Amino acid sequence: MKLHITAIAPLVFALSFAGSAIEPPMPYGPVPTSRQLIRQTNEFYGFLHFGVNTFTDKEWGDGSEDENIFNPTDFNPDQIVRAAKDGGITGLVLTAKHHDGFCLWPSQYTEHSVKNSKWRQGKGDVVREISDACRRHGLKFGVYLSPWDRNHKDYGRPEYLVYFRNQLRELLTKYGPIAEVWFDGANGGDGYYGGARERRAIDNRTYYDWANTWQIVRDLQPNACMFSDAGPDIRWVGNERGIAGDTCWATLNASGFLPGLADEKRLNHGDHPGTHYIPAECDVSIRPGWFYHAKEDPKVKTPNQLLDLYYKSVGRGAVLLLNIPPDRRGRIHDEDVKSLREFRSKLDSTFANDLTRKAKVTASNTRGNNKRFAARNVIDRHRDTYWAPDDAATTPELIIELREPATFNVVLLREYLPLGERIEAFALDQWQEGSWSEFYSGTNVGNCRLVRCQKITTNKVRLRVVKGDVCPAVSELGLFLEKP
Ligand code: FUL
Ligand code: CA
Repeated sequence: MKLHITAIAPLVFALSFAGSAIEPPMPYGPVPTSRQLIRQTNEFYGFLHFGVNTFTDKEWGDGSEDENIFNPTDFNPDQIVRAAKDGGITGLVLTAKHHDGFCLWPSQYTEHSVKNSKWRQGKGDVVREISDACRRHGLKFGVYLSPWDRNHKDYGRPEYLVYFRNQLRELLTKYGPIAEVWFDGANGGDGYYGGARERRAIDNRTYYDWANTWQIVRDLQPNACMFSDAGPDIRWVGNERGIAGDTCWATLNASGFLPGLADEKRLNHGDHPGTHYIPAECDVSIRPGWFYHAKEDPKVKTPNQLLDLYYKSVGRGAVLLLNIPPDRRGRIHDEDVKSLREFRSKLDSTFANDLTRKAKVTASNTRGNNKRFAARNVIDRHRDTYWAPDDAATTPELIIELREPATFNVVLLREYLPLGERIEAFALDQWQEGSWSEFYSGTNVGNCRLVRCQKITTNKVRLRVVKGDVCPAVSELGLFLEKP
């Protein structure tokens, strides 16, 4: 049957009206790329500092080390990856080459590598074995490639950049998918430099021609996140203690920032709304040093110290990169394995029981009164469903009503990141004896905000968004009890 135009007009009008009423909010400010979203969903990676320093007991080798020094007695990539996985780590970044220039893979561009060590008669390849083990156990794999090279004779000259890029290409083409590429900010100084043993300074702004170096990574591994002081995908958090600012935006006014040349305070807090989306990564070691030293065995961070780090990194919207350095056997030491495992079981026992399950959730406003944006989306444990109010409601509230009073001391909040970081400030209230009383106020939420508070027993909790240029989009709210 042929419909007359005047007959379908009201229908078209009604449909388009309904359609526009349920449009999601427009994204606000800079938003994450898909590779950044993947990294932020995998909040906890591990770092493996392993190399000649493991055997010389140093933190920085000067580049003159004999290749034979590298000789792990019982290298076991599965033990390393399993230890990480048991701790809840979902990706590992390996120091393929640290400042000393020694390569953990048999690079065709230098003699200073595993191929000239006694280990496995020069046939070994640590990058291969760790990356394979990561794949076997379902972990992502990344590489640290130090721009500064205290071994290479050409460091400081244009020829070195050709070498550095060739190495980057090797790592990006021979070892499967690379999730993260780590560019360190330490640059230039004294070193062996092919026997010259002198001091070499470089101009950080120009020497590495970062725009074109980064492009190599984009071309060869488009899904890899690049880390440096300045991003472009993940930024340094501004300290090596693993602690994000209490306010830590994923966004930053990043123009003028270059690897090795950024403002540490700004990196720690970010800027809002910011010109670029570059979430912070908190790199920190489970031990005082980055490389394994037997004398530090008694100084491995305790499970409670690791928990504290987790709340101050992941719980402030950053991602965590915890270093667990393999020892001279080429395994993760028992102390580290134990502490990491206990940390994980404490964390899991806290987050296993979300007290908001079966709660009733109501909001002061729901976008277009549409189910897709309903308040209860915050308790369904999916990051990709969210509560959003109408555009005009920039300071709405949401109430969680539990079936019966419960006790909690941790609150989890997440924003729906594809729409940007929208909440500028929020407060949390508890219902006590017939009225609301505030127990926490904070700034950004972003990927994850974990509020650790005194024990609260109540049947109602209220989230108030108190500041934002636009309406919020909240994907999760959870209440948990952390036991001592
Ligand atoms: C620093 C380096 O100098 C340390 O040795 C370590 O690799 C750390 C992660 O980054 O800048
Ligand atoms: Ca959700």
